[in-house]
Amino acid sequence: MRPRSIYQLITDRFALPNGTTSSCGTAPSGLYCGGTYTGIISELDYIQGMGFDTIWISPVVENIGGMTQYGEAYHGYWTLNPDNLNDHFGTADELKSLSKALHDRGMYLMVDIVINHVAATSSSGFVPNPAYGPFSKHSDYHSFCWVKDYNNQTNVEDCWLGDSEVALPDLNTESQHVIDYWYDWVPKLVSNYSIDALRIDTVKHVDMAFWPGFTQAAGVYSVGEVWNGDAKYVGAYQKEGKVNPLNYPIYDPLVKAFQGSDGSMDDLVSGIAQVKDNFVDPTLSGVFLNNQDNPRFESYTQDTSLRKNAEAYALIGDGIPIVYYGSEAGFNGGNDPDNREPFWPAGYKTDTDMYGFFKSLNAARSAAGAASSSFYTTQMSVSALSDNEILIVKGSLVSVLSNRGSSGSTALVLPSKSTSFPPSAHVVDAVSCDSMTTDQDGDLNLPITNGLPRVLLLAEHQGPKVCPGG
Ligand code: ABC
Ligand code: CA
Repeated sequence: MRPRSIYQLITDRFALPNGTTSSCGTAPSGLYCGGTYTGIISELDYIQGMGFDTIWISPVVENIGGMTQYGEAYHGYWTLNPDNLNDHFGTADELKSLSKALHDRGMYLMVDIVINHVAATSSSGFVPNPAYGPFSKHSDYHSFCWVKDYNNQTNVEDCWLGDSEVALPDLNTESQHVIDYWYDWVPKLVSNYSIDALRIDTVKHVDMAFWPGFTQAAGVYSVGEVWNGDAKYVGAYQKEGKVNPLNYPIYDPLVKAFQGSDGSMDDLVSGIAQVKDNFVDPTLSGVFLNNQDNPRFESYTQDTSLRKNAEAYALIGDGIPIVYYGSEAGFNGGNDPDNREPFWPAGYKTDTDMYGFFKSLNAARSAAGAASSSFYTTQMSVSALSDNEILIVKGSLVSVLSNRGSSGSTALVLPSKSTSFPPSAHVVDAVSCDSMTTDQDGDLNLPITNGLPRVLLLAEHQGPKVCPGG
């Protein structure tokens, strides 16, 4: 899985099936907007053309129907019956067709799954019923209480997420019935739809003992959401639970480092060090800047160079990159639901600057992987070059990220002892396609221009796809 590069989309928001229109307009909404599996199939060229070879789609199971204070279950996280599919997104055959269409082009399907809870519009008065399929008895649930104290693990695991508008009744994942059901369900889901990888929701809300057996039963790569900034806390789920984490510990330092030129590179460097110290294997984590739960980074700054530096991070270092749909199209929605824009008004344009940017970075990463078989498993080394620049060296990929912004420029020297570049070597920058040459010691004079990131490779490693004439 390590060489893969993931494009996260919201099924309801990414692509309409041919010949249909949406009632959603451009404004983010709490209603189903009409995106489907069939719609996604028709835009796979668009995704693959940017260099992504895996898509992460929304949860596929049946959700609660009707209207709530927060709208409808268009995002797929409000499970009703996990034995059925959410028919807003298409039929079982259409999901299989999506899987096949992906596999026919060498791409992977990653499906989001929710194990911790179901959903209901009642809370303390919730009465399980046959609509909940396998979970229709009181004994399938933890008794009602709200998750209130994130420092109290028992509260986090045994109480309910949500609120009185939409409650998320918490499954009793210590009960043998619930355990047996999920351990049996997951390999069936994986094989029915030929799923290649899973994204697991709310991992920290389920007892640790549940996870190793579950991920083993799943039998495919899984990456889980343990939303916490503490690398030690998150790392435990990889170690004991055998769930590879989404790299939440790096999320805050990353956003802060590139929000403006006063962001701290030292905090980012130390955040990365903590991940190295506490994850069993950071190269198996999922690295992201944006997702469906946080305001898009692009809502914090208009500066296109800051945006590029922040977006580049996931693609140049340890871990499997995850890019959230719309990052390439300048989307800048804030909090949920504003960060879940319908994509179709943007028009699947392949000639934009950001589309080309992701394409170049995916190509550079693949080229580095092709140059050395140990690229993906070799951990990066990281240092602050200045108050505004960080150097990230991962095998033959040498990157400098900057938070000077579009009006900032500087001149740096990258010493050969950090980059391992040989003397008088031709080096190419995947972002600008500038080429440069190291000096007789292998050191590189590197201008930072308009605050843009630099993603460097030896010219001999760049392969055909990184820059024209490469
Ligand atoms: C709905 C409405 C929203 C409304 C909300 C109350 O209800 O849409 O407008 O504000 C789904 C839907 C949501 C929906 C929710 C609830 O269900 O997508 O639209 O919101 O009905 C996962 C998914 C997420 C999904 C669910 C539920 C879970 O990714 O999309 O939401 O299946 C907690 C959970 C986390 C969960 C998240 C939404 O809530 O742990 O699994 N995400 C702290 C806590 C986190 C907490 C987070 C947000 O706040 O530690 O546990 O996440 O509440 C950092 C710290 C962090 C801290 C952050 C805020 O600050 O390091 O620890 O996180 O500095
Ligand atoms: Ca729970």
